[in-house]
Amino acid sequence: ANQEKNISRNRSEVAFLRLSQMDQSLAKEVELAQANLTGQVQPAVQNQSHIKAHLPEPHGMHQVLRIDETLSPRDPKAPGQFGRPVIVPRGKEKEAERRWKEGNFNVYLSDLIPVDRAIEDTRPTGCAEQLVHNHLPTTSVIMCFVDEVWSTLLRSVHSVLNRSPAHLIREILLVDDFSTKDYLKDHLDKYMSQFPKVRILHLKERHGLIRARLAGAQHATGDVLTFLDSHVECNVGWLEPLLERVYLSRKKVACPVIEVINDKDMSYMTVDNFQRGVFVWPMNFGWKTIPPDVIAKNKIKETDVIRCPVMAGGLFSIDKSYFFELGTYDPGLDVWGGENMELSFKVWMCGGEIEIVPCSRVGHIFRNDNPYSFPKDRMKTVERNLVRVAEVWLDEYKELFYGHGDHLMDQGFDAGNLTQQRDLRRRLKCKSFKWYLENVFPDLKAPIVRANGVLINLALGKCVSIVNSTALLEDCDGSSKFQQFNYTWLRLIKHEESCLAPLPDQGAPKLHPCDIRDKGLKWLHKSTSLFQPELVNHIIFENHHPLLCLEGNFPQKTLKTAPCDPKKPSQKWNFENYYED
Ligand code: UD2
Ligand code: MN
Repeated sequence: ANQEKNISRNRSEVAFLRLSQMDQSLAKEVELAQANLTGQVQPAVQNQSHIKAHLPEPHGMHQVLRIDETLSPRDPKAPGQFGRPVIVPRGKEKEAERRWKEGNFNVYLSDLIPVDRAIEDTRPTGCAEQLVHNHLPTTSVIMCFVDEVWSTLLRSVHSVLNRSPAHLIREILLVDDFSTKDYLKDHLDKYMSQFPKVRILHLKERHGLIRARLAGAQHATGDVLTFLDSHVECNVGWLEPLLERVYLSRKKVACPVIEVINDKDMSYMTVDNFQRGVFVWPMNFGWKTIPPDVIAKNKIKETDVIRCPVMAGGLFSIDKSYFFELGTYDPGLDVWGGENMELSFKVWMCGGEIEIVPCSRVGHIFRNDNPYSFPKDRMKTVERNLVRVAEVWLDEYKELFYGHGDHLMDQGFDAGNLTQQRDLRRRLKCKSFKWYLENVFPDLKAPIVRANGVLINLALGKCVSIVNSTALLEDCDGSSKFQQFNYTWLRLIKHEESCLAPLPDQGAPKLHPCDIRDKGLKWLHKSTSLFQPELVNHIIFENHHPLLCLEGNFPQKTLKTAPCDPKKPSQKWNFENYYED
């Protein structure tokens, strides 16, 4: 295991090297652009004319504008001002507790805090002085919501209006995903009518987050789509660095650093730098810090853009035409979850990049539970979405996905029709998942099998060998191809292209054609789905009552399946190598 760690560490360094090289070439690009400057640093605000976004002509550069009320908020004494924590007033605890479930955060406090409160400028030093091009593309900010808390939704919108250069905001599209709350149905349009840039789209039925975003995208008129959740606070200078990346290359998908609006006291909290968006099996999103030695070795600065294997999902800018070129999200994804994986794989494998831009920072209320209901079971919805993603994008590695959630494999999901998604992948000539692993996410542990090599009986010291398609016991010989097996994530014991199956009469197991759906071919071994530690080294045929186990006999040199017995050493086995953690 140690050795494996070293290998993956070395590999990840290679990846980061590539990353910093990439950014050096971009730095060159910026330098060149600066050299082309003829002294006229125009404030971009004056530039309202239509913008030819992607022409490589010399452009003026200007500093990120400081559009913010942070320095002089209207009421500096108001609760939560400057992002400070708020305490529920004495006597109001019960009310605060009662209102928690309206949004699964401290709704009572949210209502106390000004909708345009100031927050601290948490950007790393250097961000405020950074230059961006004059001719940045315009963006449509798309915020989908279902029954969002009023004050929180308003604060999200105000933070966009107050902290974005007006000329870059084509519109703010609020997509109401069939909310039931009266204030959203009746008052929102009236309130927002004071802001000409805000448009509201009331969906006529519940679309779910994913299809609601697509509805927003259909109506958007800006060059770039910027998606936000409906409980965020954009920090000063958040927008320009995102649009700058998209402007430099239309295939860059730019994400802000997502900071934390505390769900209990509503304080705005910054997060550690140098975080990449990653996932662990079975496709759970998370953040992972770049190791300090990698940062030091590559001289990565706090302001440097970080390339990420996957995005968190909620907040990002993407060129609109590129989003449609990629076929948007898979519209077969339901309600919530997995769409961030889908888009991330699609972007990387089909020629784009995903980046976190440290100079762009947006706060988000992280909640322990979704405050809205799912039309169907929540778990099943998310899992079905992930199955769609796995079936379209993971190639042979989808076995790792299924193997890490034991129940996923047995459920026999109806993931719906996938033809269109697979056709799309072919049409776009996207690369393989293997390419993605090697080039984008080399530090992901993705062994294609669970165990392999010889299969040795612990009591007898003899190995399974295939003779005329039948399994026998022989002296171990690691170089014999007749003794090589793969134990797969789908629980098959594979010998070359065939699979080991028990015989119903409990005689010697024989080779059969493999079929991942055939329960008659599946063996449990060292699996967490079997909660019997005393059977840990057994090789169990589960599809039988009572459970059957592989058993060796010596000196007869034969194998059979017999009722499992934790006390029988002749039923204990090890493969030569294991790859599970
Ligand atoms: C994260 C993402 C979220 C989304 C999700 C996975 C961040 C900060 N958030 O979960 O954007 O990618 O992972 O799918 O990265 N909504 C609807 N209709 C629905 C359900 C939700 O409009 O049926 C809205 C909801 O009001 C919210 C947004 O979609 O504004 C995201 O939902 P969430 O905040 O519950 O998701 P979150 O932050 O837990
Ligand atoms: Mn959210």
